Amino acid sequence: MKKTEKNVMEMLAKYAQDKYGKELKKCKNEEIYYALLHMTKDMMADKKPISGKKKIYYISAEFLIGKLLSNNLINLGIYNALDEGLAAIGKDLSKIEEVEPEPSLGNGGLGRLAACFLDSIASLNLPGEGIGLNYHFGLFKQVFRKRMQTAEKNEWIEDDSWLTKTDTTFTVCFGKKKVKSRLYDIDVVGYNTGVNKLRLFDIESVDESLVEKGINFDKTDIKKNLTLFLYPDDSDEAGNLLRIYQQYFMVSNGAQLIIKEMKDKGYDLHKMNQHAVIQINDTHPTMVIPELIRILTQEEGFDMDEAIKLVSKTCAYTNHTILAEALEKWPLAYLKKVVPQLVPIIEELNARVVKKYKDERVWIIDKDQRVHMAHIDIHYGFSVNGVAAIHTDILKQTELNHFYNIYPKKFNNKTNGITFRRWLLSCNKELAAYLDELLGEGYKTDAMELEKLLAYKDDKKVLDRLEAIKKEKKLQLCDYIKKNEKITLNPDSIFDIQIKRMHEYKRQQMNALYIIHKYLEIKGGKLPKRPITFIFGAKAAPAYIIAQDVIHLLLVMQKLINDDPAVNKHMQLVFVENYNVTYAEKLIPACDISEQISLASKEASGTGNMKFMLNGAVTLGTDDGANVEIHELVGDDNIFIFGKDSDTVIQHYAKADYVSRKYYEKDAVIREAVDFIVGDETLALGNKKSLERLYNELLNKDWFMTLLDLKEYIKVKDKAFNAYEKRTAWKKMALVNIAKAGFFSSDRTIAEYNRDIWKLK
Ligand code: 26V
Repeated sequence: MKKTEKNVMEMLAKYAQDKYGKELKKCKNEEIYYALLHMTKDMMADKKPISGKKKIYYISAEFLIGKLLSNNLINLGIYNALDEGLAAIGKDLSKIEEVEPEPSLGNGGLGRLAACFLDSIASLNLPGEGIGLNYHFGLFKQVFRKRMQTAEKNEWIEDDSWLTKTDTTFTVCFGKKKVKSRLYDIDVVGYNTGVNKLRLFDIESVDESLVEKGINFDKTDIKKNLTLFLYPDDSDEAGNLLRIYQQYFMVSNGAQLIIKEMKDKGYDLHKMNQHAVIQINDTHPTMVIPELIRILTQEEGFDMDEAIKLVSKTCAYTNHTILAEALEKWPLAYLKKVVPQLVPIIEELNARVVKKYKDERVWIIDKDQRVHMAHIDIHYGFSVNGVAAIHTDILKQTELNHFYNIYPKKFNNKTNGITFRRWLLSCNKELAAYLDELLGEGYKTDAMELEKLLAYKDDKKVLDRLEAIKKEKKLQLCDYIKKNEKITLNPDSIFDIQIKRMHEYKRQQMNALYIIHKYLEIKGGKLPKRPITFIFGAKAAPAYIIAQDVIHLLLVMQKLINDDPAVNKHMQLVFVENYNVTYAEKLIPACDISEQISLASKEASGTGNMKFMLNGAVTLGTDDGANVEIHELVGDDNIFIFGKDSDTVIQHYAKADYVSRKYYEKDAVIREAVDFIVGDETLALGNKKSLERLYNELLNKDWFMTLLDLKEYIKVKDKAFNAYEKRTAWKKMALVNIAKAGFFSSDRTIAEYNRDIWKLK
C-alpha cells in the first residue's frame, strides 16, 4: 500500500469508527458514503481559502452541480488511493458513489455551465464565489406513466449533506413584507488548489409540506414557498410573481453579502469595482444592478450618479439565448407588487436611457409597461458576452444590433467550456487512465496537450485500445439501463444519443421522424448493415405541451420497435427516465454518434456536444452554436454536418416564407414519416389527442423548421451509419475528436473571462 493510500484509508476507518462504531470492512456502502462525506468536508474545510485583492461573484439562479463526491475526491487528489484501498477490502467506490442524491439545481446547459465554471475558477486558483438559491426541491423528477411524462418532487437535502449552515443571515424586504434569510455554503475545491465557496441562500420558514400532488403547491405564501422549488411553473401570474420573489431574494442577499465582505475587509466601498466583479448569468439576476444602486444611495450615502457609475463598472452580463420567449420582460405592475422599492430606481435608469436615445428598442421600459431585463444589463453593465462565436455574431448583427451600435466595445465572445475533471477524469476513468499512459498527465491542467494524441492517429494499437474502452463503457451503460429501464440493449450496435432539454428548437422531433423512417425501411425489408440503438434523455417543462407530445411519440415508438422481433434485431429505442447529470455521466462515454441537430442560429452554444467529443463520439449536427467551432477544429472529415445555415434560417424568419406543408406535400419520404405519427400502429399504443396535436403542429406551424432539414438529415445520418462500418477510419475520427477537444476545457473559457472581463490577477 502506498503512503497516501494508507493514510486516507486509516482516516476513513476512523470516521467510520466514530460514526458507526464499526470497522470499515463491516460497513454498508451507505455508511461508507456518509463517512466519506464527512471526511471530505473536513479535508476541504482545512484547505486554504483562495484569496486575492479582487473576487468574482458569479450570480446564477441555477448551479447544476450534480453529485459531488467523486469530483471532490479527484480534486483533492485522493480518488485513486481510496478506490484502491476500498477495493482491497472488497468495497467498490463507484457503488458507494451511487448512494449520494443528485442536487439537480438547474434546468440544463446554463446551470451546468455555472457548475463547470466554479470548478475551473477554483482550479485556476482564482478567488470566486457562486451566489444562488438553496432550492429544497431541484428540477422535478420525471416519471413515465402511460408513455407520458409526469413530474414529481425531487428531494436532495438530507441531514448529512454537502451544505454547511452558516451564521450569516440577512433581512430581505418585499415592500413592507420582510423575510429573514440564512446562508448555506458548499465548498468548491479546485484541482490540486485551494477552496472557494458556492453560497446558497434560503429562508428558514420554508414548509415542504406545502407540496400537493406531483409538483403543485400554493404559490401565494412566499414565507413558506420562496426556496421550495427550482423555477416553478410560470404559466400563471402567481408563478411569475414567485419567480420575481426568488430573483429578488437571490440578488438582495448577494448584494448584501458583497457589501458586507467589502466592509469586513476594510475596503473603500467607493472602490468596489477594484475588489468585486459580478457576472450576471442570463437575466435572472439582473435586479442585482438596481438593488446595489438602491443600497448604495439609500443606505451608504452615495449620490445617484456615482452609484450608477460604480455599479456599471462592477457588473457584466452573459446572454445564453436568442429565443424571444426566453428573454425576460417583467410587467412593471408585477415589480410594483413584489419589489416596490426597486421601481423608482428602474424608472430612473430608464429615464436616463430615454433621454439619450430616441430608438425605443433600446429603452428599458416599453410602451406596454414591461421591463426588459437584458436592457438593464446592457446599458448598466460593462461587458456583454455571448457563449459561442456564432451566437455572439448573431447578437451583434441581429438580435442586439441596436445595442451593438451604441456599445461596440462592450460586446465580446466567450465560447463555453466544460470541466474535464467531471467530463473525462471522473466519468471516463478508463479513457483518462489510458491517456495518462500515452500522454502523461499534463493534459489535466493544460487541456491543449490532448493534441499530442494526434501522433497516434495511425497507430493500430492505440486505435484498438480506444475502441476497447468505448466497448467497455457501452457494456457498463447496458448494465445501467438494464437496471434502471429494464431494457436489454445490444452493445455491438451503434449507440446514437440525443440528450438535452426537450425543446422544439433542439428538434428531437426530427430525430423521431428519422426513427420512423428507419422503422418503415426495416419493415419493408431494407435492413441496416449493423443494428442501431437510439437513445434519448430529456425533460420537458411541465407547461410545454408540444414538448410533452414529442416525449409521448418517442415512448410510443419505443414500445412499437422494441416489442417487434422483426425490427428489434436491427434497431432499438430507449428513452431513459429522469435524465440528469448522473445519467449523462453514464451515457456520454458510451456514445458513438452525438446528435446536435438544433435549427441553425437557435442553440446558443450547447455543451453536451463538447462532452461527447471529449469522450470520442463523432458529432452529427448542424452548423449551430459551438458545433461550428467543433467543425472548424476537427475539419470536414471528422464530423457529419447537415442542414441549412444560420443566415438562411434567419432569412426565412425575416421573410416569414417557411411553409412546412410545402415540404410535406413535395416529398413522399417526409409525408410517410409525418403521417405515421397518426397512423394505426401509433394510435393503438398512444394518446390520440397528443399525437394529433403534434402532427398538426408539424404540418401547420413547425416554427423550428423540422421539415426544412429532414431530408438532408436522413441522408447524412445514413452516411454516418455507413461510415461506422469502415472501422479503422471511424476509430481515427474518434481519436481526432478527443485530441481536438482541449479547446473546450472550461479552464480556457475561465482564463478568457478573467483576461478580458474580470481581471483578477
Ligand atoms: C429558457 C426558456 C424559458 C421559458 C421558455 C422557453 C425557454 C427556452 C430556452 C431557455 C434557455 C435559457 C437559457 C439557457 O439555458 N441557455 C443555454 O445556455 C447554455 C450555456 O451557455 C448553452 O450551451 C445553450 O445553448 C443554451 O440554450
